[in-house]
Order: sequence, then C-alpha cells, then structure tokens
Amino acid sequence: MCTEQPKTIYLKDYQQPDYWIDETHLTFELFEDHALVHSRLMLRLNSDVMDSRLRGNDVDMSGDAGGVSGHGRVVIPGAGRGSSPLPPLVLDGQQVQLLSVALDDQPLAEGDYRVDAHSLTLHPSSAQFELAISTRIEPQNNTALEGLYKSGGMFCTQCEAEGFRKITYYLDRPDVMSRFTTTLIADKGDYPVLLSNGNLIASGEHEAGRHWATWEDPFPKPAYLFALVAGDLVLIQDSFTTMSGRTIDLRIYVESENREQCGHAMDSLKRSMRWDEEVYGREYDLDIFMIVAVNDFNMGAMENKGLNIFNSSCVLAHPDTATDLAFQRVEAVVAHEYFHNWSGNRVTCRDWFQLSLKEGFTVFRDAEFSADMNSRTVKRIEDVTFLRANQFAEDAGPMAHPVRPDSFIEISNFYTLTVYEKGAEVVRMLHTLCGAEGFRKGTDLYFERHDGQAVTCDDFIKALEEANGLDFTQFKRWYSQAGTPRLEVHGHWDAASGQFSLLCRQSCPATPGQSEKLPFVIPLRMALLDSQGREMPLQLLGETVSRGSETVLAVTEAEQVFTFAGLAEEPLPSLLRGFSAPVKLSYPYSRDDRVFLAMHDPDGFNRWEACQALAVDVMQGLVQIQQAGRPLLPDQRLIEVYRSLLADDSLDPAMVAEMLRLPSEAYLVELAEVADIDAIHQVREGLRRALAEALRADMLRVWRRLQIAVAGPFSASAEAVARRSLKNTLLGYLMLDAADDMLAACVRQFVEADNMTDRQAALVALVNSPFEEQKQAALAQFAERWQGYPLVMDQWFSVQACCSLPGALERVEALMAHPAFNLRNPNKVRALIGAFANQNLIGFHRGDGAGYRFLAERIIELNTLNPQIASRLCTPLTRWRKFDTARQPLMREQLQRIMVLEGLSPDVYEVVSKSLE
Ligand code: B3K
Ligand code: ZN
Repeated sequence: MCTEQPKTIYLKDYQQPDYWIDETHLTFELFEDHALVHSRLMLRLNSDVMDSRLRGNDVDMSGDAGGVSGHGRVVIPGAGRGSSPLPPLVLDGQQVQLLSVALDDQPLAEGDYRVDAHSLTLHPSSAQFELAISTRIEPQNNTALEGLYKSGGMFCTQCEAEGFRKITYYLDRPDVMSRFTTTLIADKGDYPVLLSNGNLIASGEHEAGRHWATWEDPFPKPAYLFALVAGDLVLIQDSFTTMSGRTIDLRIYVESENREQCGHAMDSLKRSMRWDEEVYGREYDLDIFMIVAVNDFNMGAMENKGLNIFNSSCVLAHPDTATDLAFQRVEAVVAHEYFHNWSGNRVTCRDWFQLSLKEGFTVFRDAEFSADMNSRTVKRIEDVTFLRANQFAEDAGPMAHPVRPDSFIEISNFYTLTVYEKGAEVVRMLHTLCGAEGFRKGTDLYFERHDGQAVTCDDFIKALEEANGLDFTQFKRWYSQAGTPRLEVHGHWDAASGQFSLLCRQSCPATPGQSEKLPFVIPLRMALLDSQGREMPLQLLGETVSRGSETVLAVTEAEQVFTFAGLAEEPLPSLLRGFSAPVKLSYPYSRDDRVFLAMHDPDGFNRWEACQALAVDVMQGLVQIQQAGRPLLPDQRLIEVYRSLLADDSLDPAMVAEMLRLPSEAYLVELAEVADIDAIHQVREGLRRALAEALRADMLRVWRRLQIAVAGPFSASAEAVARRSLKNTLLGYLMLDAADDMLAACVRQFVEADNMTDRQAALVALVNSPFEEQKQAALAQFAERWQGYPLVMDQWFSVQACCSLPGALERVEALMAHPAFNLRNPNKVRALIGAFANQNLIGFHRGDGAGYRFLAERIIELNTLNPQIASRLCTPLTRWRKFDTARQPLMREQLQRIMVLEGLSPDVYEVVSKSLE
C-alpha cells in the first residue's frame, strides 16, 4: 500500500538501464514463518549509457532496440572514473527486509546505501563488481499472490510483471537479462520437491531434515521469468522428441489427489510442441519442461522459463469434473504458455509498454493452434463473440488504451483484453496482409534477428516488413491509436455498366487522451454473392488480374471506393469475412438480406454473423417496442431461419449451436448508446421463450436425435463435443417452457450424466427454472458430491451467481458464507463475485444500487488482500456511463467511496480515478 500519490510512467521516458546483471545466483532458505533470500549479482556498467552521457547525448529512444540488450558488450575500463563518476545503482525492492549488502565482498555500512519503500540505492566504484544481498520476506503472509507466496502447502512464485522486487532487490525490468542459478533449501518432509528454472545440477541433504537443490538456467532471462516451487507434489511424466531428434523430459507436478487429471494437459503440451515446430519452425531448447498446478493464482498461468506455473483450472481436466469448454481452455492455455518460450522468453519485451509484443502474438499463435486442433470456424466465432462483448466495451470505456499503451500507473492493470485480444487481432491482420508464407518469413527473421534480446513492437513489424518488402508505417497506427474503428460501407449497383461499387468510410471515436485519429489500414476480406448465393468473379476496375471469388481489400483512406466490373447481376456483398479486422462494420442490409446470407453465404463465419446481426436487429427493435410499452412480437423471419437450421441435419451441430445462441446481454449493452438493462433483459428472455414455443417440435426432434447420437460411452472427440453443445443449447430452450416430460428428462440428465458438460448444462437449466424443489435438490446433490473438488465447486458458485431470477444478490451474499468460499482464492472470487457482477446484469444492476454497494464492499476488502484482483473487480462499476440516469449516480457513489479509502492500492486507484475523470 502506498501513501504517496501513485506515479504515472511514460513510454517516452524509457531509458536503458545504467547497469547490466550478467549473472544472478540465488539461494532461498524456506521456513514456515519466513524465507531468507541471498543473492549474488555480477554487475557491469552499461557502457552505451555512459558513452552517450559523456557525449552529452541521450541514448536513442526511438524504439530501435538494436543495442538494448547489452550482453557481450565490451566495457571501457575506467569508464566513469575521475571526472565522470559512475551512476548510482538503484535496485527495485518492495516489502522486503534488507538484512545485509556487500560490494565485492566488503559489507556495506548503513551510511553507504539508502533504502526507501521502493528501492535500494548504492554507489559502485568500479565498472564491474559483485553485489551480495540478503533479504527476509514472509511468503506465508503474501495474500497478493505476487512475488514468493504460499498456495496451500506449497511455496511458489509469480514475478511478472514486477513481482521479483518483492523477493529481493534487483533491476526488475525486462530489458535486464541475466543467467540465473538458484538453490532452494527446505524441510524435506514437507517440501520433497524443489524446482526452479533450467536444469537440476546438484542436490543433497542438510542437517535437521532439510534438503537442497540447485537449478541452473543457461538462457539469459529477465527476472519476470524467474520461478521456484517447493512442495509435496506428485509427478506425471512423459517425453517428446523434437524435430532435431532431442528427447525432452516433460513433467506435470500436482497435488496427489489430482494425479488422474493431467492427461489432457500433457497431451495438449505435446501437440503444442509439434505444432510450433511445424507451423513456426520453433524447437524447444532446454532438456526439461515442467508445469506445476497451484490453486491460488491471479491469472491463468505463467510462462516462466522451463517451469510454467499454472492456475489448477488451466491444467486439471477429467470428463467427470471438467466441461468441454474447460477442456478447450486447458488446451489453449497450455499451448499459450508453451508458445511463449519463443514469443516472450527467447525474444522478450524491452519494457512493459511492449507487452502486446509477446501477448498479442502469443494469443494469435494459440488461437491458430486451437483452430487447427478443433473447428476453425467455431473457434473464430467464440473469439469474435468474446472480443466484441468485452474488448469493444473496454475500448469504449474510461480505461481505453492503445495496444501499446503510452503510460500506466500500475502495469498489472494493463494485462487487458486490448493488449491480449485486440493485440492478437492486430497480428492476425498482419498475417492476412503478408499471407501465411510471408508471415512465416517475417517471424523467421524476427526470431533469428532478436534471439536473446529484449525488443519492441517496432522490431516485430520491421522484421515482417523486411521479409516481405512491405511498408507498415500506416498500419502501425493500430498500436498507437485506441478505440474501435467504425467502418461504414455502402453499395452502389449500376445495371447499365454491370459495375458494383463499395463506398467505405472509416472513423474512430475519441478515447481518453486521444481526440483525433488518423485512418487505419483495414483488411476487408469479402466476396460478392449472386442471387443463388454463389460467389461471383471479382474484377476490380483498374486492375488487370482477377481477384478470384474472395479477396482482401485494403481500406486505408478515411473514404475510399472499390468498383467491381463485369457483373451479370446485382450482387449482395459478404463483408469482413472471418472478422478480418477488429472494427464495427455497418452495411445497410435489409432483414431479408440477412436472412439470405444466414442461409446461403458459402462462408461459415459470415453465415453465423448474418444470423447474429439479424438477431441483434430484431432485439434492438424489440427494446424500442418494450420501451414504448407495446406487446413484443418477434420477427417471424428469425424464427424461420432457426427452423431451417434445425431442419438441416447435414450442418455441423457446433455451428448450429452457435447460430441458435442469441447475442448476449453484455453485447447488446455494448452496442447501445445508453443501455436500458431492464428492457434488454426482458426482450432477450422473451425472445428465447418465443423461439422455444414456436420451434418446440423442431427442437425436440433434434434434441431426441442427439440424445441417441451421444448415447454410449463418453467421447471427447470433436464430433461428440459438437453434439453435446447443440443438445445442451436445445435443452436450455426446451426447459423454458418445460412440460413435465422435459423436466423429468433434465433431472435424468443431471443424475445420470457421465460427464460434467451434460451435468452442468442440466444444472443450469434447473437453476434457472421455476421448479424450486428439483432445483434445490440438484444444487444440494451437486455440492455433496463435489465438495472435495474446488474447481467443480467454482462451477457450482458460478451457476448460481449467473441465475437471473429475482433475489440474485441475496443468494450471492449467502454463498459467501459457504464453507467452500474463500475471498483469498482468486478462482472463488471470480466464480462468485466476478460472475455475478459481469454476467448477471439484471441482478447486479438492480434499481436500488444494492449490487453496486455489495461489489464496492468486496473491492474494499480485496484492496488490502489482493490489489490485482480488487482492481479487476472494478470493471463493471467503471462502465457507469453506459447506464441510465438513475443508475449512474448510484454507481459513481460507490466508486467515490472506494476512491477516498485510506491505503488505496495503486492498482485500484488507477482504475477508479480514471473512471471518475
Ligand atoms: N504472462 C502471464 C501474465 C501474468 C501477469 C500477471 N500480472 C500470463 C500469460 O499471458 O501467459
Ligand atoms: Zn501470455
């Protein structure tokens, strides 16, 4: 907690460090009530900085990081002596107790250095020296889960972004890369497993039942990739043979009761390793790769070199306990962290403003991996749905920032959907513009050129430019301008000439600190369809070569026209296929056009998109009708589209499930200027009921067919997953208007299911139904059966937190007292409080403001326990501008209440103050 006003850090102020740390030798003595950390650092003056200071210049900060990583640089002997003294060494350190410090084996007296709440400053007298520091910390009291902490009975670390400074004094910045050697000493009985990065080089026994192990990581790395684990864990082992024939020892460490739940993660790991070789030519480098699962973790997982630490929710998966969705998440997160070994670890970030360099790129990589492993179209639909409901909202809110932010107060607040998901969209656009082959050439150059370096987003772009002979100067605005661009397109058909023109107009709304925006490069993947739904040949006026039946137009101007010639009839355009750019597209389609596209577009993604857009259009119309107090009658055309989807047994059931899913309330809120949350909720629920009623027979027929198709032993195949997805989507509809037979079927599915996907779907349907008796019985039975499984209990909390029936807040408050709930465990907070505030819109936004008050109270409690989690929980309140004039002051009141809190963490301060500005 800080008492001073938190400070803003700016990208433009970046400077190279004054010193490098070539070697880092750490010894950890772990005890129950404290830990001692002894570090020995080999430091060296950064001669570049000295040279340029002697010349009176600033070091080049243009973003060309060619000289940023100083390894192997020659030190000028005597630099800094005499007339120009050496710069002070300022090491980062927070919440650590300094025990001793020695320079070149000479213990320093108290007057030789200065310690404050953030740093240790000393004054070296030579350009190369050894520093020995001992600190004392208390991992058992570390509830922020950053630095070294205890999760259950095990010690573990989380150092990204700035957690290493909570372990010992260090140059805790990603451009300082060092070779680490780590020794752990702990009680052998309680902590038989001692792990750190790299290879185990020695181990042995100490007196009094203690033992030790020394690990050495041959690859220089920034401190944020450091990790250690000490605990009583079982090992699941496998191996992988790399493309050059090396055998890698693969290990997953978990608590013994989870031993049976690691198969999917291991399998995902091996498939990730193969995929990265095949698609990017990237081979794993160490001889061992370890994953450790911990229960208390602020995020999904962490890519520490050779020793990934995972939230157990992203490792453990068994059909009994995990849904199909959870299986997919494990696969994606295992892949993501593994891919970081190249995109993040071998080539890392120069500074934290460049976070998307590794995160955007790695999310793109994991999304492509998942697309290759599963259905490409369904994966894209899921990602776009998520992006539009959540990242678009962030981009339109008070925390809006560019993919490469210009400033921050607390870097933890910038692990955002913009940096990750929009960042991945930016890389996807680069992939589209370069083509798959060109993109690969660019990434080859990038990895080769920058291996072992800490670089910037500009370096990444430069490699792609040079490998492809392209100029991405304008494209780079995607990194510097925040906000979601609007792309307004109109069509003009000229029957006489057989020409069809697309008039494109782009604009981008103002965001905090950015009022004017320049045009983006928007890759617009498109086709033209004839009246039969067939793709027409694309001949652009002014071009000699035909573009085939699908093309990517590069929209680069504020206004631009593309004219297609030689068309036999008026086309209907199919635009932004695959969501080729993260923009808000508008085209004056009629509802009939949308129906046509939903049924006939040869592109699966755009068929789904047409269906969504039709549903959005229908619902927005109904919201107005609801507000006018008139009766709600859904557009028959939407019903008929759904009917035809249900009638076509040849369609992929997963796609049908996606198309039958109505756009979420969150997405409708995002689309609205001012969201009438009551009307949105009533309209969406009403439409679901109307669809269920009108399509009951069709739904029942498909549901019965799928019941038979999924009967028999459980299968995790893509086909089985797809069938479960549709079957359970239909169950949700059919239970809305449940006749006795349906209720009985739902209860039967709940009781008899041999997998969590079906069991949970039945539970959701029951919990949201009016059948109080069956609901309570199911909830009780579920809790009884799964009380020993924290991840399953997370689902139990979430299902109830998301139930939009009256009394939601009271139910959530009561659940906070349940023995399985624990405010110190981030998974529990997310499952209950996060799910309620983010997904149960009608419950959270109840008119008297009690939902807001409840959330503010939890934020205040968490501000002291875990500022990162507290800060994330603020998001729903920060969106107050979206809501009506009655709710706005109630939301603001709670933000103001948090704002004046004594001991407000910088994390919460940044988000709350920006949202009130
Ligand atoms: N790189 C980590 C981020 C952890 C940051 C926590 N403040 C997770 C990931 O993106 O792989
Ligand atoms: Zn990542």
